[in-house]
Amino acid sequence: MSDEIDITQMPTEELLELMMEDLYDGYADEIVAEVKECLSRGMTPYEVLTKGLVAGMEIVGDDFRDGILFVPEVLMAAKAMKAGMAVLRPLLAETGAPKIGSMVIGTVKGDIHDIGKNLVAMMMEGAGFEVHNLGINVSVEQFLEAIYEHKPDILGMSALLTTTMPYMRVVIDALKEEGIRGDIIVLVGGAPLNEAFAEDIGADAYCRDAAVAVETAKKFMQIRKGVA
Ligand code: B1M
Repeated sequence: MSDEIDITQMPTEELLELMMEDLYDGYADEIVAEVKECLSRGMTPYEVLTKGLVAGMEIVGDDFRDGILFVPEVLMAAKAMKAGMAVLRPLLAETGAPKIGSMVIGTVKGDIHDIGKNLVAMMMEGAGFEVHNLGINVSVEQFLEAIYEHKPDILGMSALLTTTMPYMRVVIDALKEEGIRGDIIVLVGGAPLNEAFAEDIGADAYCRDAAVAVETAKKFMQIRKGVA
C-alpha cells in the first residue's frame, strides 16, 4: 500500500509505476495524491494522464481479458481512474483557448464504458471546443435531439464493445435520413474500432486516442469552416 511510502521522495519512474499498481488495486485516494505529486514535479497534465493513468488502465484491461480481474475489480480501477481524471480535468480543460467549435459526444446505446469518451471530451474542451457530453448508452433519438438543440460542428461517438460498435452506423444512417449528414463532422473512437470500420459506416474519421481526436477535429474545422 502506498500509505506506508513517502511518495515525495520517490524517483518519478517509480512513482509512475506505483500509480499503475494503485490504479490496478483501485486505490482512489492514493491515485489522487500521486497525480498531484506528478504535477508538482512539473509533469504536464497530459503526461500524467498518458504515462500514469492510461498506461495503468491498459494493464487492467489485459488482466480483465485474461480472466485475472473481474468486473468488481475493474470497477474499482475505473473509480480510481476517474478520481485521478477529476484532478486533471480543470487543468486540461482550462487552457484559455479561444472557442473554435462545438461537439456533441456520447457512448452509443448498449455500452456503458465512459472513461475514454470522457477523456476525449476533456481534451476537446482544453483545445477550445464547447462540448455537450451526453453520457453513456445514448440512443439515436438522444443523439438527434442533442444535435438539433446544440447544432454542433462535430458529432463524436464512442464504443468499446464489438457488439455496440455497429450502432454507430445506425446513428449515421439516421443523420442521412434526416438530411443533415453533410452538416456535421462525424468522428468515432473506441478500442475495437479502426479506420476501415469508420470508412465503412460512413464516418469522417476514426480517432485512435484523445490526442488524435483533438488533432482530427481541428483539421476538419480548418478544412470545412476555415477555423482552428
Ligand atoms: Co469492459 N470491456 N466490459 N468494462 N472494459 C473492455 C472494453 C474489454 C476490451 C475487456 C477485455 O476483454 N479485454 C471487453 C470488450 C471485448 C470486445 O467487445 N471486444 C469488455 C467487456 C467484455 C465488458 C463487459 C461485457 C464485461 C461483462 O459484463 N462480462 C461489460 C460490458 C458493459 C456494457 O458496456 N454494456 C464491461 C464492463 C466494464 C466495466 C463497467 C467494469 C468497466 C467500465 C467502467 C467505465 O467506463 N465507467 C470496464 C472497463 C474499465 C474496461 C477496460 C478494462 C478499460 C476501458 C477503459 O476505460 N480504457 C476495457 C479493456 C481495454 O480497453 N483495454 C474493457 C481506458 C481508456 C482511456 O481507453 O476507452 O480505449 P479507451 O479510450 C481511448 C480510445 O479508445 C479513444 O480515446 C480514448 C482516450 O485516449 N476513444 C475515442 C474512445 N472513445 C472515443 C470517442 C471518440 C474519439 C476517440 O470520439 C471522437
